[in-house]
Amino acid sequence: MDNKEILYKMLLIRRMEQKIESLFSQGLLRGTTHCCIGEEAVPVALSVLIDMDKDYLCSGHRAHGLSMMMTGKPETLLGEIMGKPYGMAKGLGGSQHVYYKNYFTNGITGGMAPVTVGIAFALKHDGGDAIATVVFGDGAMNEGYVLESFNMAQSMGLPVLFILENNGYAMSTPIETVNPYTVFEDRVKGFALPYQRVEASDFDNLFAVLKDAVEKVRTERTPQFVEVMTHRFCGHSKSDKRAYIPQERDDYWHEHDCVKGVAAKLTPAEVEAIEAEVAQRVEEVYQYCVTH
Ligand SMILES: Cc1ncc(C[n+]2csc(CCOP(=O)(O)OP(=O)(O)O)c2C)c(N)n1
Ligand SMILES: [Mg+2]
Repeated sequence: MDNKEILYKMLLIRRMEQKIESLFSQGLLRGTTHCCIGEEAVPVALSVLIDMDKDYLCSGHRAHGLSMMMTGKPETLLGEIMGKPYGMAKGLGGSQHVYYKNYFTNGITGGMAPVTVGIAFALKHDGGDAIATVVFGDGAMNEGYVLESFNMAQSMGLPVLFILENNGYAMSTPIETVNPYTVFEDRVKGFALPYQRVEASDFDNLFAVLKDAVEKVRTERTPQFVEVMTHRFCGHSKSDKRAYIPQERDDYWHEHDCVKGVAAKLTPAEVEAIEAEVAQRVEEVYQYCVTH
């Protein structure tokens, strides 16, 4: 991916998420939703690192970005949230419960970790070089079945990549109030899992770390763990006003926004052209979904 493609994909996620938020606030969408504004980097990186024809990818509730990147068809995500038959889960799953080829999401916090380990077990026995990847949040790190998944993956030597998106909060609970750590290195190493940590702000670095982890799982057929430090600029879900997030944390991440980082590598005219292209695409998606 060149920087233009990376920016296009990041902005497509961000502007679609903003559109979804605005449709909710206008009362035009029902149910709930969990946007990933600020957390676009991992989905964009995985859009080319995961081979949807053989690999498996699982995620939790905050998966709009991954869903759009895996399908390449934002209509099927917005359509799903609108309950349309062409939605990713035929309009029956809503924002949190979608699938496409070998990609699956579920709203149970960390619930896909054991499922992914089971998939990795099957892949190991099938032979070949396909891998299973699961993306989850810091809140999931305190779920027993997630910790059991780490233990099983390591002790059985399974081809699974664990990606922890550490945004510092589980709903409104700050990580430091429920953990002895604000990063999970010691806990992960306690399971003897190979561990790398990276900040989402520097896309090239994030991409290099994830690529390395994917390649190791693919070739060595054993697990890897990547902790991605990130931040959400939106509420936990549609009605959250984010009163618990300190201004300094937002300020830091506005400075270290992954979108800004990539945009800075392009000329203002190039960024403007990509913004216009994305705005047109978002409008097309919206018009398709309201008319079909
Ligand atoms: C087993 C379970 N417990 C509680 C919830 C309610 N819940 C939904 S999201 C969430 C917080 C998850 O936080 P984290 O894993 O850090 O992901 P983030 O929302 O930050 O992306 C909780 C507790 C749930 N969905 N499933
Ligand atoms: Mg979190």
